[in-house]
Amino acid sequence: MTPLFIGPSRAARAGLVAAALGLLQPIAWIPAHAHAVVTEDSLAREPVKHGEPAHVRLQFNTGVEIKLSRVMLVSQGDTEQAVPIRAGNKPGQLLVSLPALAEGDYALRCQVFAADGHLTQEIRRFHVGTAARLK
Ligand SMILES: [Cu+2]
Repeated sequence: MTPLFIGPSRAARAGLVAAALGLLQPIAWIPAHAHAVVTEDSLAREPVKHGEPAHVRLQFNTGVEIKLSRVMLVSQGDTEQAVPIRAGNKPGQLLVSLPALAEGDYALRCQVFAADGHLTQEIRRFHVGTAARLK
């Protein structure tokens, strides 16, 4: 008789479906849009040199409300200071002005308001080296 064969098979399929739903559930919570996420920054290609003011370009995947966004410069010892930001010349681009910095490790803590009204926070770490080390 077939039910004996189909029974366990159905149970297995039900189990697989349940497992699949369990796996898919968290994915369903990811919003359809991505808010403001940094897609590119100038830190890798243009390292910040010590002892001179610099600009860092942050490119976002979407439009950014500059007036509602802010960027904090995090120095060693978790000291934070707000740094000036302004719109870049491309859509979604943000220019961060950095003061002259001593050699060391820093981070930019970006609290950014996307054009869709969602706030996201992103940390970009960077190192300021000496001219000799940058070559
Ligand atoms: Cu959003």
